Amino acid sequence: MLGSPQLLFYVACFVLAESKVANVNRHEARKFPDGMLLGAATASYQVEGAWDEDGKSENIWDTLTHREPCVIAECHNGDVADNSYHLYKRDVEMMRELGLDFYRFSLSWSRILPTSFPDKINEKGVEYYNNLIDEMLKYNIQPMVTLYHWDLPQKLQDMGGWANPHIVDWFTDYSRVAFELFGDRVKYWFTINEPREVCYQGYGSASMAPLFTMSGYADYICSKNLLVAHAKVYHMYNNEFRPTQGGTIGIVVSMKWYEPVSEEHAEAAEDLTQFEWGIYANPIFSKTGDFPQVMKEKVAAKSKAQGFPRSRLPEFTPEEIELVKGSSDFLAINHYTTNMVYRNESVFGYHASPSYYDDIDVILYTDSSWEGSASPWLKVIPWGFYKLLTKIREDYDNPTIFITENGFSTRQVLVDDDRVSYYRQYLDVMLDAIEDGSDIRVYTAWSLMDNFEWLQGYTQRFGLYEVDYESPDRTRTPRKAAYVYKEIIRSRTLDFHYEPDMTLPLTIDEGH
Ligand code: GBH
Repeated sequence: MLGSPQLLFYVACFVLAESKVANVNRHEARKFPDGMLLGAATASYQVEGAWDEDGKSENIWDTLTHREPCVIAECHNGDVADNSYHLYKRDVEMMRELGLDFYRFSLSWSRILPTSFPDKINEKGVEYYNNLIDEMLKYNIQPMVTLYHWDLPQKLQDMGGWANPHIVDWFTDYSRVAFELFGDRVKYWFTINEPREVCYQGYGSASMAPLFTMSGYADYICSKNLLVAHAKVYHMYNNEFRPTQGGTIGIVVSMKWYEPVSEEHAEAAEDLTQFEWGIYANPIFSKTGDFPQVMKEKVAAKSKAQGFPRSRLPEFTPEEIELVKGSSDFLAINHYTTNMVYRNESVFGYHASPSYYDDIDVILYTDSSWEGSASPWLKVIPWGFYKLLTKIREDYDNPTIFITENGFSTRQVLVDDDRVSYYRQYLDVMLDAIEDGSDIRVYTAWSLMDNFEWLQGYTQRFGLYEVDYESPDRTRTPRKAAYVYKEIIRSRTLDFHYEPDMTLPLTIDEGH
């Protein structure tokens, strides 16, 4: 049977056809759509340093890293970090070397408003951001600005932070100052970076400042307050600033792909998806608004069984549902990786109760066969990115998408072939999704350079440029991925075969 020449012929045809499909993507250079913007990102606490200079007050990362230095890998902190507060000209030079269309960075609230409130504006802090923005614009690099990337003023944390509903006013007041100061030149705004990491990791799982462990309560309260705060700022921009400044504004949501181990676990994967990022996407991007139905039902049922008088998931008022619905010009996504999901009897009693994961009743893991990075959580699964983009197109009526972060970690190394391979594979499937009809306008590499990787300190490196933390001037050196990304931007083409000559310096091209 196996020897049958006819069968062999069919097998051969099949193999040829399959390899042709794969080859189209792997071996032919692919063009990016016209108008697509390509850039790179960082965040204030991760790069600025100058933690107590020129009138800046303390934020929750200053407090955490000083009070409990060794909860951070190798007891690192962001006191100096990449020293970008003093080295912003070199940062812009790197953007020019790469030929970036834009640079996404965040503002330090406590640097601009040392009291946390707009009663006193710190001119020196404002001057730093003015210098950075003006230097970028001189070379036609668009600033994309995140208002909040995790460095809450400590005083606001002492008053409860995102668990205090007054955060809505505090965040709105701060954001108004930022629009007034920088909105004449900044046309792309992001309100909050990764609500899940702020709320679940900060208030639930003790993996981000302020390291709280009130999962199933404080994380949910934070989510509600954060969504209302975001929406208030969106409408304020819309009403008070957009008419004269003409920019665009939205929220940044971290989204993993959750793959069921088999078809019978599809519901578990969908439930998890709704808890993990539907909690932020559904209120803003769905037609109905509000928290996802499945989440409301599950938390209410668990709460009741546990003896609570009401659901641990707070409710939105009808007015709040309307306020939040549609409050983003685009969906900005940070995507890195994929998890496997299942639900069977072993889940019961698996998670502490009450808690966020106990409410979901699923178990997740990464497959041991998956290619890894320097971060245990980050596995290379480009097909997950493709499935995620497809789901978003289908579930939310093809929203405009900005990819605001995507990237890979290594240790200290200049020839970072793993990173190059990661970027190529993820860009490749992003182009597939665009061909399928996804409206993706922006792609952002995380990160421009190595930086303070939160609890991992400087042990996990995400930079296109390597930073030497031993040198007083924090010398930045382009990695192979920087050469490759530069060529992608220059040619507006993804070419798996391009090999840079790393003996040549990465220099600024004419017109940059
Ligand atoms: C982004 O978050 C952040 O916006 C950025 O500041 C950061 O530098 C970048 O990622 C790289 O990490 O260790 O198993 O508890 C991405 C989403 C979610 C990724 C939490 C790391 C930790 C998982 N992050 N995750 S674990």
